[in-house]
This record gives sequence, structure tokens and C-alpha cells, in this order.
Amino acid sequence: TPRVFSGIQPSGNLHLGNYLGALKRFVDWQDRDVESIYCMVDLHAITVWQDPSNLRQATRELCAGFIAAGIDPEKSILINQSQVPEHAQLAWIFNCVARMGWMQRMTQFKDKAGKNAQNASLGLLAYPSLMAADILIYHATHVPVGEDQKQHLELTRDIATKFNHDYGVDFFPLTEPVIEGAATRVMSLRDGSKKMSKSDASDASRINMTDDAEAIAKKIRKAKTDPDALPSEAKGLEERPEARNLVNIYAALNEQSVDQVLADVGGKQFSEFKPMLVDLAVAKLAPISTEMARLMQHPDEIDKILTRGSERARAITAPILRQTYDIVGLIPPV
Ligand code: AQP
Repeated sequence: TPRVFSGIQPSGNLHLGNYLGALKRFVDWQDRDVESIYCMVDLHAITVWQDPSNLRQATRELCAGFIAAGIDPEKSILINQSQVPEHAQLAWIFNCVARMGWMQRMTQFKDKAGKNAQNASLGLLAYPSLMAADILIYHATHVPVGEDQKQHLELTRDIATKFNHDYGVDFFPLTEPVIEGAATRVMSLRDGSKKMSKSDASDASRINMTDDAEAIAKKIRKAKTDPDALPSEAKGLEERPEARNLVNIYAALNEQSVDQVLADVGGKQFSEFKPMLVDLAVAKLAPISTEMARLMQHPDEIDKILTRGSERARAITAPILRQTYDIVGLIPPV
């Protein structure tokens, strides 16, 4: 059976891009005949500064988000990265396999490190090596992600290939990125050229998964658009990033293709389309934020779910780490 792995950083402000590009896809995969592991990647989050008490809160909130969105902790293995130590242990071995130049070429590193890359944490540079370990410590075959993670997944394949080659084994699989659906790259509501992001200073740029119906409606009403009516086919959106973004969001939320949506709304003005989008978004998202808030009343339950998840995960990761030690020539722990 295919084994699916993916993760999200508990860095606060879980948003509609994370939902449509990642979380909602995870729920689709869970319903197929696969084994799935979903992860809060707290060790990735600390590659940039995180206030300790916010981090703990954000990790629990993200776990609530997974469950509220439809991840069933019985069907899927739901874990927090730092609680399954084999991720970090394999990452160290991968740090010794991967080359510095590979890491320095990553666009996410360049974006996040900014002009003064010498001042970025070493962890931010090594981020893709830990991500490769997250995936390969399960021998995962499929990784559903948004488009921004494509380059990191190619690097994961490079690391697996080099490890297998250097040690003369056929041990780590070449993982398939799964980037599908109408919303693999949700853009900011204020600027159609920037991706919707947790760290955007403008709260109006994103719909947070914790936003209530009123906040969702207000942000969509204020979203940037152009003055033209909607086209009747996808080609007509090519030079209209804001319009395309709203149509993509509608299509993904309503589980339709962009062409199906445009067949219904082509010719309408935004004054008519936006209220339709508000109704749809509120219907799909408000119940998730309500459920997240309810789950957050019971942090002990969340911690129990994560403890149980890590026990199940370690039944997979401990033997794979042991075999890796064996291949590399390390003496396995007792
Ligand atoms: N805008 C997006 N559209 C579609 N998918 C997205 N993802 C993130 N943003 C979008 C997908 O969500 C998953 C988890 O992402 P992450 O936790 O690695 O967060 P990120 O990419 O760092 O998120 P942000 O919001 O962009 O944070 P900052 O502001 O720190 O850069 C991944 O599958 C990702 O593709």
C-alpha cells in the first residue's frame, strides 16, 4: 500500500492556503486505501525564532486544526515532529549526505534568509535535509503539498538517490510529490503576485482557519479584484491574478474544476460573485474554526492524541533508523 506523509509548521496563523494546498488534500488521501502520517513540524518552525509559549500553543492549535478539518487520529497517524526523535536522528545522517550547494540554491532559503544570509540559522539552511528525513524515515511514497514545496521534494529525491548510491543499497524510495487541485498556490487577498502566507504582516491578506464567519466575509468583500466581469473559460483569467485567485479558491472549496465554476459564473461581476464566495467559504470554513475552538478547550486531550500518535509512529521509524545505522556503520542503540 502507498504510504503518505506530509507536515505543516506550527508557526501560527494557519490559513486558507494551508487548508486548500495541504490539509484538505490530506483528508482526501485519508479516505483512500493508504497508510497516512501527518505531522506538526515544530523542529522546522524553530528554524526562525519562535516564542516558546506561543510555539506550544500553536502546536496544539495546529493539531486541533488537523482534526477539525477531518483528519481522524485513528485512521491516520497524527504526530508532532520533536516527539518522534528518529526524524532528527536521520536528518543528521542526511546532513552528511547532502551538499551545502544544494541547500544554498533553495528558493525558500533565499526568500527567508533575505539579504543577510550569514545571519540565518544553520537550521534554516538545513531545513530540506530534515524534511527529507521526515518523509524517508517512513519510506513514504507520496507527499501531498502546495506548489511552494516542489523544490524541496526534488531535493528529497536527490538525497535518497545519493544515499543509496554512496552506500550501494536500494534502501530509500524515490518519493512522489503530489501537487494537485485548483488551489496549489493560494495568493494573498491583497496582492495577487504574493502567496498567502502565515508571516504576511497584513491580516487582511489571508483567511485564517480561526477566523469566524464575520471575519471571513469581511476579508472576501475587501479582497482586491479588477473591474471586469468574470470570463467564461480559464484562459480569460491568465492576466488577472486576483480574479484567478478568487475563482481558484471557489473551485477548490466547492470541489469543482475552474472551468466548471466559470461555466456557472462567467459574465458575472465581482459584486455578484463575491457574495457567492462568502457564502461558500463561510459554509465550509466556519464549522472548522468552531470545532478548533472547541478542541482547544481540552489541551490534555490533544496531548494524549499526540502521545499515542508518536507511539504508533515509532513502531515504523525505530526499525528504519536501526537499518540505516546498520548501512552507515553506526552501532545501533540498545
Ligand atoms: N499559499 C499557499 N497555497 C497553497 N498551499 C500552501 N502551503 C503554504 N502556503 C500555501 C502549503 O501548506 C503546507 C504547509 O506549509 P508550511 O507549514 O511549510 O508553511 P509555509 O509554506 O511556510 O507557510 P507560509 O504560510 O508561507 O509561512 P511563511 O509565511 O513562514 O512562509 C505545505 O504543503 C505548503 O505547500
